[in-house]
Amino acid sequence: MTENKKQIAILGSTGSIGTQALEVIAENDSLFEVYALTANNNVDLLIQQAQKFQPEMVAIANESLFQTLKTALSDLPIKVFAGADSIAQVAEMQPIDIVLTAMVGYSGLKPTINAIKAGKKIALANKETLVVAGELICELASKYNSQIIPVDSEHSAIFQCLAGEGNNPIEKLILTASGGPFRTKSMQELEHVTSAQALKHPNWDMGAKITIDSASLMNKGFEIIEAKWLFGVTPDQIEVVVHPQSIIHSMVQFADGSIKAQLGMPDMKLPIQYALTYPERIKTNFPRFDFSVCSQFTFERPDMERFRNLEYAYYAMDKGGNMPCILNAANEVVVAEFLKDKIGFLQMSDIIEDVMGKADFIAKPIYEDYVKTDALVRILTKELIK
Ligand code: MN3
Repeated sequence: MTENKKQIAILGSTGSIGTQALEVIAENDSLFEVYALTANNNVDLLIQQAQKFQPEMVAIANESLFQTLKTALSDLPIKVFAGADSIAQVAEMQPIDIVLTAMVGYSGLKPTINAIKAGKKIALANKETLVVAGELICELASKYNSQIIPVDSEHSAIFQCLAGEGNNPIEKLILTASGGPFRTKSMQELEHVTSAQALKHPNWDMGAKITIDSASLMNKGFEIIEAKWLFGVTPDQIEVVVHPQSIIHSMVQFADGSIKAQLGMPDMKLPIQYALTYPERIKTNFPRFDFSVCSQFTFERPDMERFRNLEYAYYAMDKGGNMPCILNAANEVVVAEFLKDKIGFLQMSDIIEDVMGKADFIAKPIYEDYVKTDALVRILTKELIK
C-alpha cells in the first residue's frame, strides 16, 4: 500500500462498471491503488484481477467458491474472504478512501450502509441502493459525514452542472434517456420482443440487468428516484426527456430559466473517473465528441403508455415509504424471468403493477422493513408469475 495514492475498494469488480473502473485505475496508477475487490460469482475474473492489481484483500459472495479463490491466490499476500457479510465488512476497512459500489441490485444496500457508517467517500454506481432506501442512505450519509458521488452518467452530468453553483435554486432536473432499443416499437411489436433483442442497446454497453431495465424504461424510473435523493428535489422537479443520440447526459434548469447541460461520448469511464478524481479533472485519451459527425440532437417525450414502468416509478417516488423497495424487488424478479424467456416484455410491467397493488405498504420503514419487504415481494412476485 502506497501512502499518497487513493485507496480504492471496488464492490462488484467483475461487472461492467467494475471492469471499466479497473481500466481507469490502470491508466492512472500514480493516483490510485486497488485496496479491495469483491465479486458475486465470477471467480475466474476476480482471480485475474487480483493477480494483476494485487489488492490487500478480495471477497467473493458465493461461499462455495472460497477454496478456488484461496488456492489460486495462495502464492500472493492477498487476504481472501467469502460470503455476503464479508463484502459488507470489506467496505468499511480503515485504509480505504473511496468505495465504488458497482454491484447489481438490492445486494448493494448492506455494503453501502457499512461504507457510509465508516465515513467513506462513496462512488455510487449501484442505483438500487438509493431506490430501495434513499431516505435512510441520505440520513446516514449526513450523520457519518460520508460524501456520495454519483457514477450513473445522468447523475454525474447533473452533479457536474451543479459544480460551482453553491445554493443557487434548482428549478428542475432534466434527465435524458436514450429510449432504448424499443423506442420506436408499437405495442403489438412489444408483445413479441425477446430478451436477445432487448440486450442490444443502441448506445451504451452495460450489464444484462441494466440493459433490460433500459429497454423497459425501468432504468430511467430508478434514475428519477435516485435523482430525488442525490439532489434533494421534489418529484415534480424531475423531468425525463428522450434524447436518442445519448450525447447530452442530463441537464439542470435553474431558477432564472438558464439550463446547463453536460455532454460527451457515451462512455461510462468518464463518469467513473470523475467520481474518483472529483473535484479535479484529469486528462484522458477517450474518443472526443465531434459535432461535424453528429450534427443533430433530437428530443421527444417518453411514452408512458408503451413504457408503463416510468409511470410506476413516478408513482412509487410520490408514494414514498417502502413503495420504491417494492418496485425494485418485483422488477429484479421479472427481469430475471424475462432473461430466461419465461415471461414476455409487456408482462413485466403487468406483474409489477399487480405486485405494487398487493404488497404491504409501510409509510415509515426502518432498515429491517426494507429487508422484509424485499424478501416478501420476491416471493409474491414469483407466485404471481406461476
Ligand atoms: Mn444511467
